[in-house]
Amino acid sequence: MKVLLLNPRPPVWNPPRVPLLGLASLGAVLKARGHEVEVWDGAVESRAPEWGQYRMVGATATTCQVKGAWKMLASARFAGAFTVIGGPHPSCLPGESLATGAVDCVVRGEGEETLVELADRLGDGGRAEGIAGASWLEAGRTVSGPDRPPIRDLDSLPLPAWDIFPRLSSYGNPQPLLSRLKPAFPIMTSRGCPYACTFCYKGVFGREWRARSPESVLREWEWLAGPMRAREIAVQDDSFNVDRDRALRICRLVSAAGLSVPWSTPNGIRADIVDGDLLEAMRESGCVRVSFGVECGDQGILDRLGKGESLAQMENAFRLARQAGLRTTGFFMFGNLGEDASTMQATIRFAVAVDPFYAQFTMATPYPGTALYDVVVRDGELLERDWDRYGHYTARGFFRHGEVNPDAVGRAIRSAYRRFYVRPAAIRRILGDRGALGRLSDVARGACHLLGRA
Ligand code: B12
Repeated sequence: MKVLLLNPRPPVWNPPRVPLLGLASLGAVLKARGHEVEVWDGAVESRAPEWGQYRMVGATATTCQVKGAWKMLASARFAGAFTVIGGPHPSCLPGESLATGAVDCVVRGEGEETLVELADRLGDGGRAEGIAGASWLEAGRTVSGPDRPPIRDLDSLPLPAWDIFPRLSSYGNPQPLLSRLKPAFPIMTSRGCPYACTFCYKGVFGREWRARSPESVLREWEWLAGPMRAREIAVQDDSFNVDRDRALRICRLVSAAGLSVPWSTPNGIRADIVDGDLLEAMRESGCVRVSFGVECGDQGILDRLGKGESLAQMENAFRLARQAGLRTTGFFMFGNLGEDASTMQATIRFAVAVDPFYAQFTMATPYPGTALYDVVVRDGELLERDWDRYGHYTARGFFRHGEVNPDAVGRAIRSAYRRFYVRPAAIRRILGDRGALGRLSDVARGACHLLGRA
């Protein structure tokens, strides 16, 4: 069967242009079953697909992409394709997508096994009804098959099908402000995360942490570094170093194999599990940049977020990473439950004190399916209901709850950027970083584009 996988263009703002591992993984399992698969990626394509040639069209969707996905799937369905949607947002709210009339089937959570079963059934003239992990409409009502158990043996998954992306050379680095190295391929060495951060959506991979063997990770790494000619590898696990010894073994295997491709952890690793030996081993195996999700500079709020980390552990992690020669990124968030002006000031002070090479300040966004969303809807006031706007870059907070004031949240972010970057140390760092000005001008262009559309 001929299948098209879609990454709808995100509205309003411009995230880094990266090839999606989710689509590459789905494409790989479909191809392994003999299906023909193509990708259309709104991040790099300008012309709409020719729907007529595909029997099945599947779109991925985060919250800010879901309306775009419905629009595209409506066209595909009109042209006769069977339409499917998956990814974080529809996994949480399958009925919402089905109610649009654009979607024949929602695949909830981890998609490889469900999509293959669906494609095989459709190929045999069957239907989606009854498939575990799927939801569909019956007489106008959403009906869901049972949840599909997580894939335990991740080593059994085929290598991502990067060959189905027609414009691989059009993608950039996942951290465009920090590196222009490309092609930069994402890799996931584990799925799931055992922690319970209130702002994080866990409905795709769940809280059970499942790891690939270091040997399987090495095989993919060698393939990326070799035939795929990766100039950077981005490890984007939710919790790369939950098992510290496994992470160390991956680094040692990569080093021993002599693979000198720079790599990074743009999604962040646990600050409470790092130590000098692990960070040194990361550096030796080619790691150049490491990120930590600090979120907040107030320990009370941090505890409420459920991260299970202390400010002292964060400070220590930044210090050790710097000592190991790694460039650090800190992610900071404003406007979580319980926050007021003083906790947001504490976050700005903490960011300046730990002084990562790069700091990103964003606002707490209540994505459906998170504990944050549930509390806001139950006890507060959700101010923004247009999913198109659920990227982080808006001028004003998304909700009112307790002391959280949406205007103060927006002001705190702007003030954080000023106070962090308009400092002699930060300016010296940017000026001393070869290529930074060029990358900054790219970003300034992006920001103008964004402000023009916001
Ligand atoms: C890398 C990453 C990015 C990259 C690439 C985006 C991407 N979609 O891959 C970039 C930097 C662009 C990015 C940006 C953003 N991200 Co981000 N990102 C991630 C991260 C860390 C890994 C994504 C990944 O590769 N996963 C591995 C693949 C294998 O999983 P997957 O994509 O989910 O696909 C599986 C299933 O969802 C399903 N599936 C997915 N699509 C489809 C389609 C079909 C047809 C089917 C059948 C199944 C299916 O099957 C796949 C295989 O099992 C995830 C966290 C996570 N654990 O996934 C957050 C995550 C996706 N990001 C998130 C958010 C909030 C954002 C941003 C809004 C802001 C931000 N924080 O930066 C933007 C939105 C950008 C956009 N275009 O929508 C949230 C999404 C929550 C939500 N409800 O929207 C997540 C889940 C983090 C979290 N836990 O809260 N992100």
